[in-house]
Amino acid sequence: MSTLSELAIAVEAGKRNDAKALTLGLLDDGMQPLDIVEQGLVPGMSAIGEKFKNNEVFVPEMLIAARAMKECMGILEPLLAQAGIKPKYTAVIGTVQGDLHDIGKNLVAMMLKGANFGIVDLGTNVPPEKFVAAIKEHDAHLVCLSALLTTTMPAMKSTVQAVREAGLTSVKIMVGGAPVTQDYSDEIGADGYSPDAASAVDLATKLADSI
Ligand code: B1M
Repeated sequence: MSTLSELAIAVEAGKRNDAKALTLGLLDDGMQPLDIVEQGLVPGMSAIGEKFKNNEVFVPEMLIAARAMKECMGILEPLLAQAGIKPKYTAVIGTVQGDLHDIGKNLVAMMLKGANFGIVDLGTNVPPEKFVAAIKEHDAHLVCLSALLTTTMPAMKSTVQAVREAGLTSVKIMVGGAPVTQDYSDEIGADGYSPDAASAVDLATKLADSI
């Protein structure tokens, strides 16, 4: 019989075939898909996220764990959709205009997905108006802006301004990326900054819960 803790361990270790077999086993045992996500997959991703935050593992281990989670979600998502179950919160994410770096942004997106956020990933080099349009279209709770260049940090500021000017008062804006700091986040009027992908999940949850 498969167990949720075995599944969490398989995801954390990035053992995708084991994770998929355990997911199927749990479904066969009659477990609800949402319980498998919340009590098996999410704890596995949280565990690897904590280790990443503490520099105990690095980007490749995170990517391998995220791939295992993604493949399990491929099995579960159709069942969740059939049952009408949607993620509680939706986040729009992208790298700001002029910036093509996406490795960190993708990690943040994967971790948020792992925490059961609905993710609308706009990719890189995203102009402010595209963020605004996506927030409106998806009725997003959060918008997540990433920048890796000092020269694209002003685009982060323009995006915050565009979101505020569009009157999207209930959406929370979080920022991150290597050159970004808490001081910069405060200066441009974002709602929060986080230094890495694991803390981004904590911040996103806190911000979304505060809406
Ligand atoms: Co570029 N690059 N790059 N680069 N690149 C840097 C960032 C740089 C520091 C290298 C250097 O000079 N030492 C430098 C920036 C200097 C500066 O502005 N201070 C630089 C430069 C100058 C450039 C070009 C201008 C080079 C050139 O063409 N002359 C050019 C710019 C292109 C453009 O964007 N318009 C360029 C291009 C590229 C590549 C395309 C070759 C490639 C990007 C590939 C890709 O992303 N698909 C690339 C890479 C790989 C890097 C380095 C080597 C690695 C960046 C990375 O992925 N880190 C980088 C030097 C370095 O860091 N050693 C460098 C790993 C990633 C996991 O970390 O993105 O910081 P990071 O994400 C972290 C956190 O920051 C945080 O969580 C992540 C996980 O913990 N985080 C968030 C990120 N976003 C977040 C959002 C959040 C919260 C947390 O909330 C919303």
